Amino acid sequence: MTDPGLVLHPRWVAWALESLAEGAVVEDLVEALTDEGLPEERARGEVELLAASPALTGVCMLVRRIRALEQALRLRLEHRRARPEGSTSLARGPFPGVTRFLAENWVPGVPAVFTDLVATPGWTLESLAERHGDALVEACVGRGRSADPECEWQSLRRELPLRELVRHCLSPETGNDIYMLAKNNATQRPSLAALLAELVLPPVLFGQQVDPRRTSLWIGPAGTHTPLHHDIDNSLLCQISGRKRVRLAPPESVALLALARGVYSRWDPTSADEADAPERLIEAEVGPGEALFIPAGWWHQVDALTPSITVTALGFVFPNDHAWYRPGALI
Ligand SMILES: O=C(O)CCC(=O)C(=O)O
Repeated sequence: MTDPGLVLHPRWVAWALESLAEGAVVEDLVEALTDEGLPEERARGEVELLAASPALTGVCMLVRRIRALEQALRLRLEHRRARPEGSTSLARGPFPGVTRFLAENWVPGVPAVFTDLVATPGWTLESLAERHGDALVEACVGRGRSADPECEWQSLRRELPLRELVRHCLSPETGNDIYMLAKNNATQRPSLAALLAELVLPPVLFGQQVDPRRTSLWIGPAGTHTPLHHDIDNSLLCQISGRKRVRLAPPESVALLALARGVYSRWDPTSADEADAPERLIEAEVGPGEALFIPAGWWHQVDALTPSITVTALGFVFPNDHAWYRPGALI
């Protein structure tokens, strides 16, 4: 780009077209290009050429369409924030029955904590070790040393007896190093079939039979961390033992969509300065016997405050398949 004898690099052309379409003025771009080492006269010539080009007309049309869609999302966000719970907390209380759940949560996509929905099958980490300690399970190990444990989960898979996993979970050392995740497919292991047979999910939501392919078991120590991401199905996060903190933001958060990387977010709310936060997050804590309904598309980050057993369930009796929903794959 700095060699005055060559045409502008395509990356700078794309940057200039996008900036112009988003409202930057020629002078700003000329200044930026001269700062990069392009002689001013040359920079002005290039920018004026682009400002008059039909390519810019096309880019402007797309930017206007994106802005129109963003306005629709912002309107939805404003309506959401006007709800009685406001924008910083979730409704929490007894399950209101299926009809109200459908009207107030499922259809409008509104998360809530239900305090009486899950019958914990009496599982504690100690009782799991005592009764099923020999069962071979899989967990991701060495997450703390990985730069991106969610992406690298395949290479972190280890088989170990459940007793050993529980020992790690109950040791005084906390952290994100070892975690049995949904991806470890514990519910489909013959070694845990007897344990899973004890699990009862609310039949009004999941029918009489728990579907192991749509149900996941998460077991880890205090300090496990699942980074900000969204699911493509509605989910019920059932806390069986221990406590977790969940931080959430709605799917129509335009600022978060811009930071999407697949189903994950490039924004890490834990390390970021609050003043620079692109979005306010709603915070909820779940304890034993409580269940958090997380509608598809809602961004959520999950941190274990204590050693924890969680079951997540997607196999609702209502249609629940939004596999097409992957906005982060489009960016
Ligand atoms: O409990 C966790 O660590 C993560 C659960 C979760 O994010 C999910 O099921 O989508």
